[in-house]
Amino acid sequence: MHDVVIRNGLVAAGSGPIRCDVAVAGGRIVALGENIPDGERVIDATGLLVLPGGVDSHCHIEEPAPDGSRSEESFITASTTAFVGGTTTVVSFIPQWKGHGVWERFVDYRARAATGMLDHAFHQIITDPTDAVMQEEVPRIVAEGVRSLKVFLTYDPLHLTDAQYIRVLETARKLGCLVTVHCENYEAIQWRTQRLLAAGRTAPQYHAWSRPPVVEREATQRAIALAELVDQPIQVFHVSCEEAAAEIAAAKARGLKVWGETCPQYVTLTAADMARPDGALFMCSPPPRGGDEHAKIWEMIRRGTLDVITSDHCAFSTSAKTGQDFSTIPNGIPGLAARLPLIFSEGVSKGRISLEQFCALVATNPAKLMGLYPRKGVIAPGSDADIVLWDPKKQVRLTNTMMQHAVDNTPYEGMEVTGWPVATLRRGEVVMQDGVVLAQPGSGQYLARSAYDLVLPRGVTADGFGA
Ligand code: DUC
Ligand code: ZN
Ligand code: ZN
Repeated sequence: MHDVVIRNGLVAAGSGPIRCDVAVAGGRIVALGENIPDGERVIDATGLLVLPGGVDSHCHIEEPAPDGSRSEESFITASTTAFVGGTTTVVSFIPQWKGHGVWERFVDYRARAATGMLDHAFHQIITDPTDAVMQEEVPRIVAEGVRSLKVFLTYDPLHLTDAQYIRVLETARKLGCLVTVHCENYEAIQWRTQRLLAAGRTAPQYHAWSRPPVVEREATQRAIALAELVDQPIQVFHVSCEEAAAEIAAAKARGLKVWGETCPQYVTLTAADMARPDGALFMCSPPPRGGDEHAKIWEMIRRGTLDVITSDHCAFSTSAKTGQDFSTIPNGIPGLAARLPLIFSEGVSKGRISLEQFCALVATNPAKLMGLYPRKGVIAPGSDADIVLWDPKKQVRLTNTMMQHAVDNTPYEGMEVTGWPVATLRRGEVVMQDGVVLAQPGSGQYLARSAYDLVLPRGVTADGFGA
């Protein structure tokens, strides 16, 4: 007897939408077909889409800082807001503090994540690639299932020099990890920021002035060039503008293993939002650009230059974002719950992308790039039964309360969307029904990742060196 049978829905299976039943047993999808016998629980999905649970491979959750503080979303509140928005799996970030190692942080962070309800994997941030870290500790955490290293080319005190970045690329190549990169030029932003502050231009809107597209384009070009030098696959995070996306397109055209990510904020928010009285609530990096950039980003999504859409969820309360000059306001916005509704509405409901493209962008491709596929990101026999029942017609006006996250603001307040998750199943368990989260804290599983082909080096460098 099956645990759950979902009937009468339009199922977004790997090969495209089909009308069929979905049978679940032991937390996995066991069959797609017609007239599957009743299970212990039968869910009627008439009028609904049956979609793979969202995989959000870029979320900042409960990241501890050296001073003992940590980002405001806990793994429990992150799980709640994720399930509300139809996301069932996240990849979040283990910090490294300069002057410290990574093993202790991995152990601590793994215990924190175990308190939540989401299935979860980790990126390891590298800010200080010393011999001990790269030769001893990173191999240890890779053996524990961490298969992606995250680096920043900007931010004090996170950014790496080119030499340090090359070292991370080289280590990742040896260990079989993906390298994910925040691409903005640190020195250029410093220069612009000092000029703006000296001129008394301190308001949130000057955040965008301090880091224009050329700053992102230059760092993206450099990140790709050095990855090509080392022959190491990379993913460029949160692409905000066509200029940076064009660098990725050129790299792909040359056959390099370079993937691009964008986020809902880059197709829904603009730099003008930061000029509002509550402008700080729209501040993230890279910043939202001019309104005409949205169509260009959609085009880069359609062409396959940008492979995944994540939230870059990084939640701060209004008080934490108020009262400072733009250079000290923490960067980041919450988006775990809003990601799928915004992309479905702006993408599928408005005819910019198909339902298959939507599922690929928010679930299948992030799962593939993170080495979680086919366990996650697809509705297919053998995969985990992470499923969202989606009402494609429901119109919703987004409010902060609806997001059910830990903070008192959402940059998407008041936006209208068409399409909304009605229920979320994680490994076959209904963890959200009509906005009510039902999962028990501590029920999320750690996803240890093993070596995966997608991030194997190509085995060629421009001149054969080291290949
Ligand atoms: N940008 C980042 O790089 N990280 C967190 C939030 C943000 O806006
Ligand atoms: Zn970033
Ligand atoms: Zn981020």
